[in-house]
Amino acid sequence: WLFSLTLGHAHVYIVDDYEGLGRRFDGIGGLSGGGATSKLLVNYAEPQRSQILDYLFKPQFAASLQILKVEIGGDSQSTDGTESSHMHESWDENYQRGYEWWLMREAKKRNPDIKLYGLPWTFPGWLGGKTANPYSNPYRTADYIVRWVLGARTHYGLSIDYIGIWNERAYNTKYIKVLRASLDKNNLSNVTVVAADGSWGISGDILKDQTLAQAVGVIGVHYPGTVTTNASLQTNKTLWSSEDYSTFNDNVGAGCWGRILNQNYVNGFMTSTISWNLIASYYNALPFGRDGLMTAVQPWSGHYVVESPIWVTAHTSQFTKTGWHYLPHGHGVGALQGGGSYVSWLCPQRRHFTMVLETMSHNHSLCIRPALPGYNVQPQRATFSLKGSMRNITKLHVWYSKLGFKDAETVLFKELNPIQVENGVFSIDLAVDTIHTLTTWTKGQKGSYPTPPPPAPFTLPYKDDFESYAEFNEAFNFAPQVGVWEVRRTNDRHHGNVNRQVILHQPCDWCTNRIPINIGGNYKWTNLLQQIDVFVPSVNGTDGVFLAQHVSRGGCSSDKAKGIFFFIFPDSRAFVLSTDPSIITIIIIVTLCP
Ligand code: 147
Repeated sequence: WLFSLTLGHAHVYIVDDYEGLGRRFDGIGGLSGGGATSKLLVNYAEPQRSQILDYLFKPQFAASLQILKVEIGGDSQSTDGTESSHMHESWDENYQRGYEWWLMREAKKRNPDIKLYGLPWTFPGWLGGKTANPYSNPYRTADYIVRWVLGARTHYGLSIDYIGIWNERAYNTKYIKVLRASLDKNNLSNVTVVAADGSWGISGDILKDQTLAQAVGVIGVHYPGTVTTNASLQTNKTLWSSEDYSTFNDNVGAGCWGRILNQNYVNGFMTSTISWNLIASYYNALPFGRDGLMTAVQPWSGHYVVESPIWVTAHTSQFTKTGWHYLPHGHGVGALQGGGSYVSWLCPQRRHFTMVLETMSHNHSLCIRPALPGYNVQPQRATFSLKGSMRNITKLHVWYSKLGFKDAETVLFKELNPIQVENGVFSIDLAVDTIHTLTTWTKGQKGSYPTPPPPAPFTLPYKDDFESYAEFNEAFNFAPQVGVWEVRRTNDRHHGNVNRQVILHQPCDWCTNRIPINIGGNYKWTNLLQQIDVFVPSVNGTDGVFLAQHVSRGGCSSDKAKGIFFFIFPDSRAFVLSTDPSIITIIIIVTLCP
């Protein structure tokens, strides 16, 4: 009564399907890659590894993700590391590399309905021919992508649902059409092309070009700030926020995620939102530390954290399925009068109904980008009138979260008493920074496992002889930043398996770095003794090798890293160089015995 007083006469929101339905819901997704964001996840020991995967993918348990998007490795740096290509060279094809195959399988094992989406950030150098342009021969590049899709099926029984173009880099309309045709020619008409994982700009091209319009199934944009463009709506295409979030995963990050999950549809008609990233499983010191739905950066201790964005995801994903439909704007979807938004869905038979309401305040829902214009949210009472297929609902189950600045004020995904609906009408009081799910679906669950082990520093001494890996795997705890390292078998009786840098040519980069470097451990270690056996081949373009400590940077600015570098060259010269001003600079040049 108090709230309706402050708001003047209480507004009644009509929820109805008599005019039909809104768009098809395509699911909430997480993105592994772009790049190497799941690097430290693979070598978690059981049971923690399976627990983490359950929190992400197991239906009706926690995040219950509906789409898994992965990087199609391209041998070059793509944010937090490099991911390996299935074809380093035209004559090389291999499906035993990296961890995305493994991750897709684990996701599918838990949820056979999860959709899979592949997107390249970078391409191996041979796809550019003599250029750095992956479209220089569109047929060759389309063939490379089709092989990845076919490889997924042949080697892992995985059926890929969506394929993208080139992450946040130029698209090429000829290439998009050639890719569509190549997929069709290989009986892959069920694979939808998403274009172009960048801005809305491609909509103009789609409106002008009928063949392009037929080739593109989904317009996918990044960080749209919940809005779209008129041209994009005119295309009549499915619209997605195919990469979003990228915000530190505290309660403000969770607020960002809650707001955009609803408002990307309310304001922008986008029917899927995909989080960069799925799980922050890369060393915290690398760029965008903890910008994932949860955190798992300590395979050596088993410690991981189920962060609040996981529970924000659950508010929608546990009570919807891909293929459900949104209700139309104004009839179950819209802005709340006191600030915030509401979104509703119906299942195909129209027997199940879900509504998510969010009241995220400005300062509690800032995302990394774009800038968020100011607005106000106040506590409010909302009254809904259910009509049409919803008219006979008598009871709605309620799941509730309150995102506080402090943990003590925070509630995450808690089931409250159901709401009784009388003659199709109910009211609900909404405090600021809350999320409510109201649903006829009874199967929600706040899944949990025993508390994981406490955090612990990377354990020293650390040793790896690479004998325990299958050939072509990546060594645990090493995070390649430039170049790709694979465990390879040798005939050397002292060494057996070795960890080998295998990229011979500069890739078609996403961000250019030229000196192969593979990092691990902690760059703050001091008084560290490192010992390594290296082979310095004099063929295949290797200029030399180095061993380094205190390496200050990774990611797209790996080339600017400072540290202490011990170089060894094929002609038996070696020297130590320190570029870290906090360390006494020593330059030693020695000649080794050949
Ligand atoms: C995105 C990339 O696609 C991801 O791989 C990851 O690097 C992510 C980190 O936030 O960022 O790239 C963007 C980089 C810059 C902008 C948008 C996306 N930007 O400035 O608008």
